[in-house]
Amino acid sequence: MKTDAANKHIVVIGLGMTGLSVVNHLVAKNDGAMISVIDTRDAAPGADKLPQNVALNAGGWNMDWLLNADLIVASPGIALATPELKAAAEKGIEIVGDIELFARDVAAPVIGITGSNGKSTVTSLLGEMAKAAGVNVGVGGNIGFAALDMLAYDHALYVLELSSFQLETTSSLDMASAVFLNLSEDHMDRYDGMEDYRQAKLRIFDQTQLALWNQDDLQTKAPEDKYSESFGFSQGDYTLTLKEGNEWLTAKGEPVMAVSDIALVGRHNVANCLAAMSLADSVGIARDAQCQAMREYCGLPHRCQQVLEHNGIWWVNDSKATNPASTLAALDGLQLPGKLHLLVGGDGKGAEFSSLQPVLAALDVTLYCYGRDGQAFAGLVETPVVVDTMQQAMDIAVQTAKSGDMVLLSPACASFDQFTNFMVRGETFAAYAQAITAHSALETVSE
Ligand code: UMA
Ligand code: ADP
Repeated sequence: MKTDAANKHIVVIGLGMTGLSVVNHLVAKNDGAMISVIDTRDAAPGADKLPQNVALNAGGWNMDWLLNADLIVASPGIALATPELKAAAEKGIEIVGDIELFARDVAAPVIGITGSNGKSTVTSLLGEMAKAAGVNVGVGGNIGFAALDMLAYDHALYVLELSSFQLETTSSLDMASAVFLNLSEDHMDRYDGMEDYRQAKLRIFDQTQLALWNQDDLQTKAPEDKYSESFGFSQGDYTLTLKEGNEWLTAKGEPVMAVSDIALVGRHNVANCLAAMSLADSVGIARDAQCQAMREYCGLPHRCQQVLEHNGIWWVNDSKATNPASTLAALDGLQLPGKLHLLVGGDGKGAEFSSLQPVLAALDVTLYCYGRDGQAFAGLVETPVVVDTMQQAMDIAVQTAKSGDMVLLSPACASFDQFTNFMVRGETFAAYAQAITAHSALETVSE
């Protein structure tokens, strides 16, 4: 289906990365549509890049524009339950998101990836597999490169990371394959409970030729009427087996590669590899290209990334751990010669953190709680260190940590209370770790 926009009034909500990509896409179509943008923020981020003939209403809503629109394109950061959007929906105005516009214009196979955790890792790993096979692949979506911005490059394959917010406003995305990786508590400030959140994610299976789900998380199971495959540590089409005493990734019974050869670190990344293999098979990416990518790809920054080793102390940036399950994944199987200094807190998005308690109880850990929801972690251990900021926590950690210890930022929260985004939080952690360790080294010399 093509977007029939001629002589229509299209209102774009939000002028962040998504809103700007939508405006550019609609302007490039040049089909006579009148485009206006509403952003409720006083300083709409993309305002300086907006084409001159596109009107902007910043700092609040413009109900006249909204209720007289022929089509509304809403950014993922704006909930459909917002009263203004509800009023437009009740008036019968169609509301879609950027992925729906992408779906209407894309002309090459698409693979979709959703889940509470691991989306970006699987998306980028699959992109590396496709590149190793010589495929002209576009990698984007929620991963931080707007889907519509990719269309200009005429890729032969699109790998799309899809958030539940994006799936809510998408209804006609035909995909070669799609995966629902896992489900754990997140975005409870946007959903009416876990089932509501799960249903938004399950929308990824609506129109896919292959629905891939996780045997180790039955909440991801594809509907019975879909052609599906599964992955899991002990069962599924893509699973693990023992070969000559070593653990191997297997695809439909065929041993593919030893787990020890995977460059990514951590048990959760073995599951991510199994999922990526199935998705790669769905579009015929050769096995040797898949293996090459799994042997070489070391992962994205801000995911369990060691940023410094100083005096035998490891400083590890896992800023992308924005919910409790991702922090649990970082702690899973962690064995240290010394103590763990764990930094948690930020914007908790309405989550509950008690799942961390038994894991923390089994570790030699000092828990530093900071940020707006830091107090919500304080009850998880007997003697928490409660401070206002991440940097204050690091100031204390650098004084107390000894050789063999690890200082781990894996906050289980979003960053928005004190940082622009998780990347800025991770970069601040890395830079501040460098600065304070250099300072403490100077103090040691001058003593
Ligand atoms: N906002 C307003 N008023 C507006 C519009 C937005 O206050 O009128 C606020 C939102 O509430 C939100 C922030 O601005 O807090 C950003 O929202 P946005 O929709 O403008 O975001 P974009 O810059 O377009 O970025 C979005 C995704 N962000 C969200 O879904 C919140 C990015 O994912 C994604 O990379 C980008 O589109 C390109 O597709 C980020 C994210 O945090 C990484 N995603 C969530 C997650 O992964 O958990 C879903
Ligand atoms: P997403 O894009 O879904 O946020 P990322 O790949 O960016 O996922 O990883 C986010 C966080 O989740 C990181 O802290 C990472 O270590 C952790 N993680 C990655 N894959 C998984 C998984 N399969 N299960 C649980 N946690 C994971």
